[in-house]
Amino acid sequence: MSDEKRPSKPRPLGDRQTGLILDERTRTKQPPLYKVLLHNDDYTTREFVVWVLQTVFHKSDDEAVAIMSHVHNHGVGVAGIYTFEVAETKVTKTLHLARAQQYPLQLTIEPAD
Ligand code: TYC
Repeated sequence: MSDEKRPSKPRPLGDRQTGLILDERTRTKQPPLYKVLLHNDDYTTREFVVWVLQTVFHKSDDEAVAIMSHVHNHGVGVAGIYTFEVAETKVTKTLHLARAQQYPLQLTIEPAD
């Protein structure tokens, strides 16, 4: 094919954010992200869930109450989206805090599309 009307190759994933065209060797790869899901139960207090969202997940008071209420009303909700290692650490910390008070709170991690 002549150079004049050659169709452009689709740009790779890592360049979508800025539109910059980078060499494959210098492109920064984005790590996959994971959702930390919080699950409802009948025993963990609303206050404890709000406190965990504020202290472990660094949510504002209003965000923490909104997430807790969503989980209470719908059964499950997103506490935050992180790289796998950060997600795992937040789940471990939350479970230690919950079990120390004998709360059966459950969290799961799933790929964020
Ligand atoms: N359903 C709990 C109650 O009424 C509150 C709660 C909210 C528990 C969110 C867990 O992830 C949860 N005390």
